[in-house]
Amino acid sequence: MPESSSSFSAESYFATQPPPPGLEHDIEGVKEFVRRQQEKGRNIVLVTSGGTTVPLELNVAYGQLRPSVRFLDNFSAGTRGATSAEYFLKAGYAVLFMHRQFSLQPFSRHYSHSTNPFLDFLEIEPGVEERSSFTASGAGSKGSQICVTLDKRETLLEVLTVYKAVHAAGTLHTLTFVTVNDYLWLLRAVSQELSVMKRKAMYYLAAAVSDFFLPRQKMAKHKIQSGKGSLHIEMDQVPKILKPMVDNWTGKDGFVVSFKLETDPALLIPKAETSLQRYGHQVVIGNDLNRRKFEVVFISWKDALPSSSIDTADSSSSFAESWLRIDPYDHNKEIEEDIVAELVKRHEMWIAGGTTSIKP
Ligand code: 9Z3
Repeated sequence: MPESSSSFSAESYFATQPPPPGLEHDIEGVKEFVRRQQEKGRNIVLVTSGGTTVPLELNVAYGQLRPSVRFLDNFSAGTRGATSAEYFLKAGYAVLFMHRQFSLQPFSRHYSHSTNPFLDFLEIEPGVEERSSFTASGAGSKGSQICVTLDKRETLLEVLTVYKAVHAAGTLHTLTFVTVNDYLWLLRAVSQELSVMKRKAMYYLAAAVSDFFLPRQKMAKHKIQSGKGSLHIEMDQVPKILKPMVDNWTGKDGFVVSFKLETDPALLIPKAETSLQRYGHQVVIGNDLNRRKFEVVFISWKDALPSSSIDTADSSSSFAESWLRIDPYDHNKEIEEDIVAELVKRHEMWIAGGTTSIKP
């Protein structure tokens, strides 16, 4: 049972909130993926990506829970997660990509409908027999060919080549969630499966997870009706799942990287340090909403790193602070490339027996 009306422990959360319908099936797929990667001796990274929704009302129809009419959402498009997943694959990792349905995915992200509408990259070449009588309305009917615009060909070929190679190697496995409830259940179950990898597993928690939710027991059974003036909803706090994740689900061996997002720059470092202190994992990556594409800060345990890679001068602190910055105007560079390179280095130290996380 909930400890109070607005606070759930992880345990009470899972005891009172129902699992998503496809969970068992999803986990069968994960089991099989982990087994195959273990055979090949690969490291595995779980990448979470995109935002979580919080439904405000239930919609049970034909015995099934269907999307509700209203929900809270957040801004995340899943750029960080999808981009990082590509760099992890490039670094030889197998990737479990757990993302919000319809958010960006590795490879296809380059051709998202809003930034790079893929139809604009294609041209129609009329078939031989119709070349003389080609019209826009008749195109595509007889023997027409589709080709890629000349100036986009090289980039597309590069993306497509890696995409096909990843598929052939079977190193990418995708899972989807929509609500914060789906996310929590899936995260717990996937982490438990991945724990068999011991230190060879990394957990890269880039999804933007809601801090508040509406327990099933408090949700309106149908669409909330208007007509009674303003709407008042009291939400409960989402349980802090990093603690059980680090201590129990991952078997204490995984290399866990969480993200801390703030809009007030003064809070970024203290909040990231508090998170590391509280949950005892390996790295918190702090990012300011408005600077996240070109600047992040790594907060970790000082005793886990060579002093050359630490930016902080405060010798009394047990935290190490190191900043990663790229040129904000260089559109050919993605900060995730450097984030992943740094994490791969640290994960190697961890696998080799590093002491990254001995805390209170
Ligand atoms: C992040 O901070 C991610 O880097 C972003 C990526 C969500 C900012 P985009 O999808 O954005 O590339 O546009 N993710 C974690 C945010 C979060 O929910 N963290 C929790 C917190 O801050 C803790 S795990 O309390």
